Amino acid sequence: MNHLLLDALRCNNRSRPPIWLMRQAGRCLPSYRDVRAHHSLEELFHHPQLAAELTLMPVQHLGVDAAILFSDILMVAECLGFEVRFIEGKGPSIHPVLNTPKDIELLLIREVRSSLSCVFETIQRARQKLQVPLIGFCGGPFTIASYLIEGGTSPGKELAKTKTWLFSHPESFHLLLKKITEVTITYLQLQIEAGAQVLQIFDSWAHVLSIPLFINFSVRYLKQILEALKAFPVPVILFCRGSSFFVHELIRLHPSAISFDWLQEMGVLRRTVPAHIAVQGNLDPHLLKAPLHVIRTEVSQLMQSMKNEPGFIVNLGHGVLPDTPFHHVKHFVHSVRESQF
Ligand code: 1CP
Repeated sequence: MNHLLLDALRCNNRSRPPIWLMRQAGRCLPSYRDVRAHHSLEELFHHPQLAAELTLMPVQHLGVDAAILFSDILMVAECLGFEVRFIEGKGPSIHPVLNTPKDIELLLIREVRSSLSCVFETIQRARQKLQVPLIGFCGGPFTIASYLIEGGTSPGKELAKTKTWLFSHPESFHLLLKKITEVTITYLQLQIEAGAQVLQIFDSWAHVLSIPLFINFSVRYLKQILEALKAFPVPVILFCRGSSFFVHELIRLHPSAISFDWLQEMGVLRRTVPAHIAVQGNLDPHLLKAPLHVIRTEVSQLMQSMKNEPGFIVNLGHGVLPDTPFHHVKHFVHSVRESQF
């Protein structure tokens, strides 16, 4: 059993740092594209046997030190009565569309265990075959709320409808966040029960908020999730776009680890974050499209700056980009595994 990730999350790793990549289970893998040629995304997310195979693929083909559940942050919307579809070349499409505060009042919470039983079965199946830890995950409540309000990816990625709602009807926005937080807590607890050994929260759209708005509309709910999970012996990694900007707010949440974007050097971030919180990241995803020797040099600089760090996890600052050549991703993982630490 490979314990590198769990050791690093306890800030107790005496060996080389573990490596895994956000969005490793898909996109860049040729074997994933073969499966996708025969199945829609909705089909895969609801098919535990195939989803478990896709969860294992990056471990088999890339040699990463952790697996991440093959699912999507938007699956949780099904527990609030939404239908989520993934349109080829366009992204997620969520129905019904929310238009007035009344629509939020009417949202009913469904039983999570039965609504998302496919996810829990995927976790159980994947665990039976894995020799590395399995990461379960969810979206941050603010990020999920923004997808529900926008009905999918926001046009121009500005979250115009979300922000207008937040300013015009803050009470209603908080009610939506409260409902999402309630289902998310149950969802994560059931992921742990099914066998998830680590959890990561993706607050992918947090960077559009000012610090006061981030505290009020994101941190407040992340805190509730983290507190509810304290009773379980499972480490939680907090990712948000804008993490280097929000670093002090994130530290105050006391997650097991903070996943950083590429805007600040990892060494500087390590000195800012208290030693008992691990740090994850933080190379620019575009680096993986550069020539192999450039990737190797950047990896070696990062590793040098984090030498003998017991709480460090190598990752990108955000997900692998869809058109990244597979052999570059492989070279990245190889460079980390082979580097002197
Ligand atoms: O590779 C993996 O890690 C597989 C599991 C996984 C994860 C962790 C998928 C499958 N989605 C996610 C998380 C996710 N989904 C996030 C948070 C991480 C991030 O910021 O990238 C977000 C924002 C989504 C929403 C989503 N899912 C979008 C919209 C993105 C946007 O710009 O608004 C899209 C297009 C998807 C589809 C999707 N989800 C997963 C896959 C393999 C796919 C197919 C297309 C793709 O690879 O993006």
